[in-house]
Amino acid sequence: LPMRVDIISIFPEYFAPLDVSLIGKARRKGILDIRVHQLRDWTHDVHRTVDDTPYGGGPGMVMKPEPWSEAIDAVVGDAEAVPRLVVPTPSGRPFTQEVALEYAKEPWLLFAPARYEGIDARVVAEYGSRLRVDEVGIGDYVLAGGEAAVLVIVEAVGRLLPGVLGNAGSVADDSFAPGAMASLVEGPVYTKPPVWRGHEVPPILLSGNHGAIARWRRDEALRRTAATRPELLARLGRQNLDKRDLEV
Ligand code: 6GU
Repeated sequence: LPMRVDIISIFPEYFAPLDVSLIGKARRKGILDIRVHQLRDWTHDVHRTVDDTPYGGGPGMVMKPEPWSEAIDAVVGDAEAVPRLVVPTPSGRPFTQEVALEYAKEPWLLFAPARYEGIDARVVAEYGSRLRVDEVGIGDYVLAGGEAAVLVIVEAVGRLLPGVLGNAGSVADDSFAPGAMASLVEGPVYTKPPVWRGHEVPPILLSGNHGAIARWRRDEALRRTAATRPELLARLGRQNLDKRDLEV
């Protein structure tokens, strides 16, 4: 059975990239069943209004609860199963590789990306008692809306589904992957030609010594993590470091 993904948004056209490349192919192969819905289809006024002024005053507009609840109720239907509801917001729990791996086990995800200043908080309160609701953010910056975050999350989760990546091994070697790569970013990669504009490929990669290559790659990952993400290295537990790591 494919993983089902529903997305409710006032910009359904924003999700055209989900027809492309890895995710597009996963859809065509029947691994992912992605359905995009127009939130305004659940409004009842001629202007198809989805927003209103914030109680208490302040800048911007807030998304009204009624279109969201009607849309979510219609998508969820009266099926036996219920989706996990993902509400992208910069104030949410950080979306990490760990969360991506967790979502990849779910049979059904429903995304509710907001525009303006966000959705009336009573929507999360209401559905929190009916299904699992996650408010998640993708980084410490502010986007104009949750749509780009949904693209990011669907791509991170989609590539983890069985049959999506050509090489099954590549998921285990990912930056941030649990296990040996826990809290490390990946080091540099090379392909042919062996010398390009005077730059040589590190000779160890041409040595055929797979043990030495694995050790070199781990050293490079440690070096790069120290340079670009020192806070990740600091968090690396002793259990994630071997004796040779400490010499790097
Ligand atoms: Cl999920 N939404 C918006 N609007 N901004 C963000 C974000 C999400 N994550 C980081 N910034």
